[in-house]
Amino acid sequence: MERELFLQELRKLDLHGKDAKRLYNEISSLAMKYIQASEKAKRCAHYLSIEFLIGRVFYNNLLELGVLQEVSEILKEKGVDIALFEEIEDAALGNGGLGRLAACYMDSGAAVGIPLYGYGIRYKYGLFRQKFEDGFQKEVPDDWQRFGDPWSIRKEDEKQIIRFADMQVNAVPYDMPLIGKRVNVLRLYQAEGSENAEKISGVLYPPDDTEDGKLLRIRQEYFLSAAAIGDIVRAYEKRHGNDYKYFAAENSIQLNDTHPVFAIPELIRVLQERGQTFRSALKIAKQVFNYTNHTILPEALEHWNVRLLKKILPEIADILVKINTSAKYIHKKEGYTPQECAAASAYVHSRRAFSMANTAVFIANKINGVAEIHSEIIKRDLFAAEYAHHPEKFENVTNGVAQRRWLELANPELSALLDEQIGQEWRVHFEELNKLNAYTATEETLAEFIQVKGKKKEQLFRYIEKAEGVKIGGERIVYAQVKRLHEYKRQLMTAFALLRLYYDLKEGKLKDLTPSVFLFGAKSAPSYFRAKGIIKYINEIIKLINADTETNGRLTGVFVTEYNVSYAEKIVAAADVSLQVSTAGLEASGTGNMKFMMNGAVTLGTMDGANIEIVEKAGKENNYIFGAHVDEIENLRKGGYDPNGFLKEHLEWNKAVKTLIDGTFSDGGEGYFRELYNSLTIGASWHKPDHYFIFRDLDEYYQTILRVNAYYRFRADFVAN
Ligand code: 26V
Repeated sequence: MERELFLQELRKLDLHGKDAKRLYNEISSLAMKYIQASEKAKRCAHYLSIEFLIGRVFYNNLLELGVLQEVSEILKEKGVDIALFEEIEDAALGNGGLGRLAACYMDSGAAVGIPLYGYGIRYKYGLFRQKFEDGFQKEVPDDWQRFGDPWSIRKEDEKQIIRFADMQVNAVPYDMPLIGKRVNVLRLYQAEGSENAEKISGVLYPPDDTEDGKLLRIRQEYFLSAAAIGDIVRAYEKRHGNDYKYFAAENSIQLNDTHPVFAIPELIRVLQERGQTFRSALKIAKQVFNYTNHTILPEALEHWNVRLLKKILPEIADILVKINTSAKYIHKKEGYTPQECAAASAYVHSRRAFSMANTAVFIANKINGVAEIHSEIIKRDLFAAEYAHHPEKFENVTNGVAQRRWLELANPELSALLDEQIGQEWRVHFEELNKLNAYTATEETLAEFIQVKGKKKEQLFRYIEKAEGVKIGGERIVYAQVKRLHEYKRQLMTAFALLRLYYDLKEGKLKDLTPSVFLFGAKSAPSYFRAKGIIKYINEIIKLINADTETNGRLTGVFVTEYNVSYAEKIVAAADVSLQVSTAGLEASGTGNMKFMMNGAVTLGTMDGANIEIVEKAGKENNYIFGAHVDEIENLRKGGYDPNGFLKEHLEWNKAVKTLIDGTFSDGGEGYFRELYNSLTIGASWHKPDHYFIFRDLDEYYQTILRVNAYYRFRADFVAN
């Protein structure tokens, strides 16, 4: 980028009387003039994902362009605080870990100079914005484009037509640059052509409880898949015409979970259209695709009904049938037992549906889980049959996070300290942080780190006061649990622990509690009744605690509103204790755990997901690990788990848990709390009581919260960990 030219023009820009939105658009557009995508490499990787949780682009891009500091100074001279652009919303085209991981991969690909091209959907509305009304979550549409979208370029001349049996849709690409050693492109497609067409890129995860809803989901997935395949094939044909023998050597396609799995039959369809046989097209597909699994939760494993597919995508349905036949034939030939054949089948007879995961597993060249434990579990359970016959296809790729956003951008103060200690290389080679081991002993470094933490906390508390109206006074230890709301992540367990802390404090049982604050941040899926109940319950507990002047100087709770990437940047930088307390075996990896860790928080968590690897690297003695390991959970699942027995034996916990039904708190008569209580004590749907083993781990959790709290008093020692 011609940096100086950009800065010169910026200096000339007249800012008078312009509001944040206008300034944002003018400055961003000016920067875009100087950004040129790198030439497309011959060999490249493509990342297909239904979500890209990008967050705010403005600061990140200026940082990557190496001008953030200067822009800030120039604006200051002109009387504009660069923080003004915090008014501009995040691009939340994703809902959680999977989408943020996609964004981090894109960021890192550019940073280290790998030609990596992202393909996704340019939703008109991102993940809903969250409001609380009397402690209940309310969803508001996220019209993220109302501030404009100056960081994307519409590529009219590269649009494609996507065909369904009953409609045709234009897929118009919007290109977003990803800046680093290379400038890569994230290509998001917008659906156009008719009102129905536009619905396809309307919202992320439209409800799929009706047939129309399911059809819309299928349309979205095919739309993304077909647009990406069309684009990749077109770029290839520019070089090689209709000779596809180099296709696999030059292209790899990563399927981020199963949502883009239609790319497999689509590639086969396109190659057949160009004269290839099914066999040769299948062979190419088998070399090109790789598949990442992100969860073992059965409710998230996609199955698409064959009748629905035939209705709108008959050709794709036919190809899936052929893939299934081919899989069956090969499985038999390779000696899969009948049980293994059934378990690995792409078509699931009992459901009259295709298992998108099994289809991906059959075709994929490589299959990966997202942390060691998760990769082991999918080999042992979900994909055991395939693993028995093709162990070479399975790999572990533990998730990572982009340190440029989660350290450099989120925490410039800590970054400066790191630069001073170990130089600047950590931005590209994160292993450089190992050099810090030599410094942990120096008191001066630790004192500086404590100062940085203090500063980040002050900034966060000020922000929380402004945004949430909650004042957090004095020195505090900050515990944070921020992530999507789901029962397996066990925010409800934290709620019980928080309530117990309050009761014990009231009763004078906790004489030396270091003043604490518990931060929660989470959105619940709009139709997830229990998750919404948990949000309301936590808000009720927080209301009680914060109103008590006898204790609120020592214990405060905050459920931040509208938790998103930008909020996360503030929280991970400030927290002391990162709460990662999922039921062992259920959190595939987690990535928040890594973001907190790189900002110097200790992990208080279970042996699950990437926590295990974090603790391995950072030392078990330096973290706070509790709870049942996965083998114990699996044994309990087989029988012998008695949550009601626990409540009978532990009256102190009984008191806390009973607040769900004894009138201490109100859920406005909506039945949320009773439903939660029943799920713990009776069970509901096809789940046994306390399906996520909260009562197995609760008391240990509480003791561990107290242990970290006590140890925090020895600050130098605490942070040396
Ligand atoms: C499934 C569904 C099904 C119902 C509709 C909404 C919806 C949205 C997403 C999904 C798939 C969820 C998979 C997911 O996000 N997994 C997370 O992936 C992270 C990145 O690998 C990982 O760190 C988390 O542990 C894992 O839960």
